[in-house]
Amino acid sequence: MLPTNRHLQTLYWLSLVLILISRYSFAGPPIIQIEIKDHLFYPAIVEVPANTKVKLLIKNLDDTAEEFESYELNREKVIAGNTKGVVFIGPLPVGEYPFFGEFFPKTAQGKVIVKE
Ligand SMILES: [Cu+2]
Repeated sequence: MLPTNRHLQTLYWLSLVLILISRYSFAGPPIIQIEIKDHLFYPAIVEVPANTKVKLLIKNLDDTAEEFESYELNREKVIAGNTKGVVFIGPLPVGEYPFFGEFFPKTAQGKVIVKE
């Protein structure tokens, strides 16, 4: 039930606002999920905001290991079969940053598109 007293009501809304602010400021970098299935990335194209640190959470649904690799992003991460891997990217300028699965480069291809 809402407090009826005016001062209490102000306090109530103020605390709500504070809770919301603290949630957003301590949320950490945005998380983007990518799945590896049958040696392909889903989604293969990932859009991220410019000048922002982003956490890529890569779930390998295959039984075989895969390596997330990107020369443009300067990242390399082996993800064992049926496990998850985390790769932080950014903050990056606007552009396109290809990545691939090094163990199956012919099939596992993707791209990070950084947009303003
Ligand atoms: Cu490699």
